[in-house]
Amino acid sequence: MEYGPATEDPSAVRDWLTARGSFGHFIAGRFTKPVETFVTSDPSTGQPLAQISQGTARDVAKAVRAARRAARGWGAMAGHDRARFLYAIARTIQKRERFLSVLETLDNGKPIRESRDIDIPLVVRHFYHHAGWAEIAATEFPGHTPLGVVGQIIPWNFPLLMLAWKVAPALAAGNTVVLKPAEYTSLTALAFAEICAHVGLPAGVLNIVTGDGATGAALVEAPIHKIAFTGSTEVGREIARNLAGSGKKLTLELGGKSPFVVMADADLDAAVEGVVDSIWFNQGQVCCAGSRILVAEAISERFETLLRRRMQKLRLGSPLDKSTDIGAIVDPVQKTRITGILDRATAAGAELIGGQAQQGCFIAPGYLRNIAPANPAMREEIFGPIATLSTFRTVDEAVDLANNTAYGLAASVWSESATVATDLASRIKAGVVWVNCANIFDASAPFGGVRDSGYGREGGREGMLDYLSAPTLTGVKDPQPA
Ligand code: TXE
Repeated sequence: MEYGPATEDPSAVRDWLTARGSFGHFIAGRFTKPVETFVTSDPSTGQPLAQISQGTARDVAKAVRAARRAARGWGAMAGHDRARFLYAIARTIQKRERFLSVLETLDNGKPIRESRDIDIPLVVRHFYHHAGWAEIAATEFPGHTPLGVVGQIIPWNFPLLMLAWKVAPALAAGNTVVLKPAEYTSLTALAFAEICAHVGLPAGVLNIVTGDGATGAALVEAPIHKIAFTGSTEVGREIARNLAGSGKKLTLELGGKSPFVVMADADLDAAVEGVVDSIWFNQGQVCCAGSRILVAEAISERFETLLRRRMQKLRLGSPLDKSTDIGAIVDPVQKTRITGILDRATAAGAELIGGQAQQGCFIAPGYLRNIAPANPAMREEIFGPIATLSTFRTVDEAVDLANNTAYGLAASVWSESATVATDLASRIKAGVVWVNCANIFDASAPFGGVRDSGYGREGGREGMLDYLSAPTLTGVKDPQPA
């Protein structure tokens, strides 16, 4: 099958989309004929990009049947043969890095610098890394077996990267997949399907059914062996309730309200740059964004001056412009959600610095100061480019504030003392704590949360184990003497 053009010219990418017009689902190695469709648009301009199919329960059932048919052959294949497909996928994505970056930016609104330099290279790395796991899985996990058919539901903030985090380990472990991308951002998943067909991945090993929450709910109900979900805490809870007693395995990566703790001895310039990488990355639409900045009172004034100065230098604009730092929010619905939380936060007494809503899907970077612990913006995930800024006096107070959340996905601590930083890190309840850095990911490092941020890990050894069944023990009685 043909796959995307070798270009980073946005008009060529738009031509490619126009030529496709509307996309069906990818089931059993081919695209279905679109029946009921909805429009996906470029959030930075509001311009329609393509028609996407709205998946029904029947489409999901068809995809699950294809995945079940393919499961035996794929699961029984030697690990090094599965690895060859994963290497080929990685190489082909690499060949189309520029095209996929533009496509991601058009569909999602994220700055091209981020999709080109962060998202897509991490996608490639994820497939290479898991090709390695496919090669050694049989010796590393003796007696383990694939789960069978895995349903995967992903969000829109890192569309192709979230696909890679889920698809690569699932395939490496010998499972087959039915994946549902988020309704705002299905395009790179569909381009990925073309890549899988191009490299000759056996039909039914990867199936993609597009659509909204109802399509996701149908996948949860389908006869599959595991659901891997990344998205909102509310939907994650609903899925967990629906699966209770079903025997299906479930991993959840939900939201966060991650603390970003700046101690009095921190390198303040570096910490300010850390904030840029943390809450002003991807318009703040990041599950592990350092959305609660906690600063030692002794240095808080200096820190805030530096922070404000840096914030004013951030360039908001067209996501396709290579100098843009802040692109578009993914969809008007999300923008309204963000401004709604900001309105409630300021009504409750917080002061908003920057953070103004602009025309279209844009919101300027900002932060909330003078904010009480009970303010809704201290507890709810804003999922936009707005942090909260508060101060602490002692280490114990910093720890209490950091842990004063129902979530536990990530944290970032800043100090020039290794003792202070590691002591603080060990007392914060989170799946990952970064020291003097933020938002660092690697395919070999397991990522996931505790408490309301979910359970299960993605990446590395732990991530592989979440896609395998543990060996069943066969008890053999001592032979009795005759
Ligand atoms: O999430 P949803 P939304 C948080 C963030 C954001 C908020 C709402 O705070 O502002 O959630 O975003 C599918 N059964 N995160 O409404 O609805 C849906 O189609 C099965 C944090 O977009 O959870 C999409 O594919 N699936 C998060 C996916 O779930 C269902 C990233 C996520 O959408 C479903 C995204 C259902 N009943 C949002 N309903 C993170 N952890 O990074 C929806 N879906």
